[in-house]
Amino acid sequence: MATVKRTPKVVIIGAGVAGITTAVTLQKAGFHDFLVLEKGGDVGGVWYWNHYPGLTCDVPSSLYQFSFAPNPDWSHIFAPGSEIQRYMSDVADKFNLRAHTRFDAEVVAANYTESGWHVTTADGTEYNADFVIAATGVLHHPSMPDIEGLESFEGDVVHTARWDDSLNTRGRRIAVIGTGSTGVQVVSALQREAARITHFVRTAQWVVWAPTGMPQLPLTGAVLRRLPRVNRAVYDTLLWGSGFLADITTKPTWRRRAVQGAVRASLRVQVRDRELREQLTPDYEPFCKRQVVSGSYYRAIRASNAELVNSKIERITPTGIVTADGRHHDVDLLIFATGFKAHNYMRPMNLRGRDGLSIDDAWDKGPRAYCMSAIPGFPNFFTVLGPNSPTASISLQYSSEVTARYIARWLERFRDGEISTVEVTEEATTRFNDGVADALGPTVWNTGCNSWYLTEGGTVDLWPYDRATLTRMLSKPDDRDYHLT
Ligand code: NA7
Repeated sequence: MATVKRTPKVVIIGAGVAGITTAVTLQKAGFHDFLVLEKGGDVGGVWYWNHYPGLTCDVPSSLYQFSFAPNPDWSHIFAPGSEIQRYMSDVADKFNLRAHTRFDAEVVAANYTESGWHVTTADGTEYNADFVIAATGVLHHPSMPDIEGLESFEGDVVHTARWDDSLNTRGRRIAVIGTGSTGVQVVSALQREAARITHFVRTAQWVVWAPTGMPQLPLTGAVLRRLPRVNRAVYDTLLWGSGFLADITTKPTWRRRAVQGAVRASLRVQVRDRELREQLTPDYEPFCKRQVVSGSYYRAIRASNAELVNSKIERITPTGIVTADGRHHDVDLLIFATGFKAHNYMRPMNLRGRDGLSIDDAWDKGPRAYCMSAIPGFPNFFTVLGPNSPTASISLQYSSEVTARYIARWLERFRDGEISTVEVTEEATTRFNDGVADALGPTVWNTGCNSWYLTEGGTVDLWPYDRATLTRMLSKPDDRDYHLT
């Protein structure tokens, strides 16, 4: 019998790390009829939206890159955000992704019908597709707390994820609210030039020392450019070495305790002032929250123009912030480093699968997917870096690539006429999620802290296994876990 060959039409939502990886992986697998719909004005995702002072990646750049686009020329061991954004843009050019991308195209709806997917962007344009792949990211929707009196504030107000480059920061009295990676980076970057900087810390964070300001060693770029195999070996070694992070975070071993001991000791060594050290000491285990990495924060917060305030914020006045201890802190510039709504994924998009099932109904008890990528009730729809992705332990580029290759296996079968629709079963999804819930038990993320890893229901939205398990689980789809037509 002759096989029917057809070209799957694919819409990828988002042109950040996951979207770029997916697009390049599909190209490499021979699929070229894809369109990337991107809400922003350029590729990059978080690296497009974020450009606050001090922005750096908390993963070494030689690891935070695509395996298919190794870059030997990082300026720093931890490259600044603008450089990562440039790299993402260069990758988009190199793989001709711009021709496949619509920018300023926010997807507001995606509906599945008998005739496939119908995707609508904010300007009303409709696109049809056989498959939709949501690469919509985790740190995408800024979280802005509703603090009494905020609207009355007469100075400047900004959220770090929507930084206004025209803001003057020099010589001003600055308040930074939030002490995740972002708050720590902003305080470190602005302290020297500020008249005064006050860091409002609701929950202290462990800060792992790392050479975050250190340039890449001289000649490294030149040597690695000439020796691509060595460059590749460096990447592979770093990827392998990063397994240590998955090990200490997922298993309660002596190795975890040893690293946690080193983090505690690092605080004692760097901050000699007892009162400040007490303020900086969390009451939960290192690595429970997303670990903050900085080589400059403790120096900055010890400076004479800096102050750490951990008294609760009561309200905002036209000229500053009142804390629970009754103090009024005078402020000209109010910076919210208060993070993201990390579990929104595709929402608030109006996403509807089979029989009109909405994603809000499907996820009324919280986001869930099979192997991070397939959702019951949503045929021919996949997520890359979806629920339970390893955002705390394994390279995101690597995870995206493995997931995109997994999806490409379904596209191949569609192309070859073997299937028309693929939809994960409820049973497989439940089995997968039950396994994840069990495996999350002994992880460090489950040792009693509040973090953006937790969903509203209190479950940890992370990957509890190692990289080998991730690779194995996504190496080949198992037909028994899917409804196929
Ligand atoms: P995070 O890590 O979610 O940090 C947000 C911070 O903002 C955290 O310290 C929160 O305190 C604080 N926060 C949030 N709401 C409030 C209110 N209402 N009052 C006071 N403080 C508040 O976001 P980041 O942007 O720093 O980092 C996100 C990721 O980007 C990071 O993990 C890296 O992967 C890169 P809390 O701890 O909840 O008490």
